[in-house]
Amino acid sequence: MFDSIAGKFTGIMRTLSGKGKISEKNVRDAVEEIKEALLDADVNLRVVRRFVNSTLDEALGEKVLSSVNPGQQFTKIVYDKMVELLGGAGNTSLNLKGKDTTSIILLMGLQGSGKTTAAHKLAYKLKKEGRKVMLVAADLVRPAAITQLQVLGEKAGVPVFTLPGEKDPAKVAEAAVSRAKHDLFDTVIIDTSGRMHLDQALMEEIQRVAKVTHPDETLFVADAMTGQSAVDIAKEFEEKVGISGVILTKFDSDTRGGAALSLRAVVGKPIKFIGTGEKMEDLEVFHPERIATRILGMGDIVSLVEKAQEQFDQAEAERLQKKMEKNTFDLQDYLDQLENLKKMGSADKLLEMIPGAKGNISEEDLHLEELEKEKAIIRSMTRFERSNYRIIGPSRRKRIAKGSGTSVAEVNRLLKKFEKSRLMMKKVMTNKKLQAAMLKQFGM
Ligand SMILES: Nc1nc2c(ncn2[C@@H]2O[C@H](COP(=O)(O)OP(=O)(O)O)[C@@H](O)[C@H]2O)c(=O)[nH]1
Ligand SMILES: [Mg+2]
Repeated sequence: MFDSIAGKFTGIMRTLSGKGKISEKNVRDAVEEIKEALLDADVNLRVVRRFVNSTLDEALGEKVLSSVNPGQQFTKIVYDKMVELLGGAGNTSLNLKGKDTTSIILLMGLQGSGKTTAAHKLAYKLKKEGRKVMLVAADLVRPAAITQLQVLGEKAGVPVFTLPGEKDPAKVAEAAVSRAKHDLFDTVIIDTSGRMHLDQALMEEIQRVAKVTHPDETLFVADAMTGQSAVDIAKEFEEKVGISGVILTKFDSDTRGGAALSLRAVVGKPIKFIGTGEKMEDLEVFHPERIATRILGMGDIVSLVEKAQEQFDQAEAERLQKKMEKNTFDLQDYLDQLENLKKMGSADKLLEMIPGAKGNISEEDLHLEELEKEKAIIRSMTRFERSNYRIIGPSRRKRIAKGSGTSVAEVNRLLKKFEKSRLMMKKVMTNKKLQAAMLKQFGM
């Protein structure tokens, strides 16, 4: 999703960010291009207008045109607007009660939107977070719906409540909730039936289920592939039943992104999760900032950082943390870090995630070769040298250069860089952008 719009935005942003000075006309042209890109992505017309007007207002303010770096200022404005459009920074988590009582989550949406799939993904996720979850099969319309949920529930290791023979979904839901309370389940996820199209019977059915279960979360499941119509349907559900949030499924599909970009603004309810595939694990918390970054071609630095974090095993991370705190981070640790970088995947993938890198930086620019050299240099050091870099004087440097097939100048450069890294680590130890900054320091 978003490939096409991201391509366009990246182009627009790049044109402006290179300029030392920008004129009012430059801003107007850029905003016009943004408008076209949004419309092409099937974003709701009113949403586009609002976005464009407020961007223009702010960008034409004196602040931008006369600022030191107008291109960057402009990018920042567009970024902020985009984050706002997608739901704003901050909390998109579920409003569930504590584990000493039972919280109810009701899923609803049209047929095929991904409710049943989302139900078991959510069950799996909440179970992993330590909740005791029960799934409820309240889709009694489609013949195979109950078995489908049972199969998925088993995969997720979550029990599925059914009431064989019962034809009324509200009765099933009601019975499920009292069973859940009795058996001390803290979370109940109710999967309901959909219809091919919006219809009155469906709305009434959902209303009745909601009435007897008092859900803490009423999540509307929207199929991203249906674009604008997902927005209209969400609106209808909001009016008739009331929704607390949206799960946007099939985010992995090749759609233009109009639904994602319009839902929040039109319906006024946050997108809480996105479905990114058919598997149980393919449910992610929706982060407006990250999506905005991706669309604007700023690269998803947060994802990069998280990916880096995943690659460390926890123990290793803690060990390094301690070392940095005590400032005993040594060349051996640096070498370990360099090796870790490799585990993070292909350079190509990394480039995609570094702000502005795509198209601007080649793999060569990543200094992969240099990193290889650095590894060779450290490997030519003795253990003692690796943990006591200060003792590496001229003759040791000569030996190390020879041993690693590099030059003394290159050894010098590495040591200098390492010393700088240590200094910086000390400074950023308390900063949460630590990982990102470190990566940068390490030649990324
Ligand atoms: N690629 C992809 N497919 C999905 C996603 N969510 C659901 N699906 C597929 O969409 C189809 C309909 O899903 P289902 O949960 O049965 O929809 P329901 O009728 O609303 O319960 C199934 O084939 C799912 O595998 C998603 O996030 N990504
Ligand atoms: Mg279903």
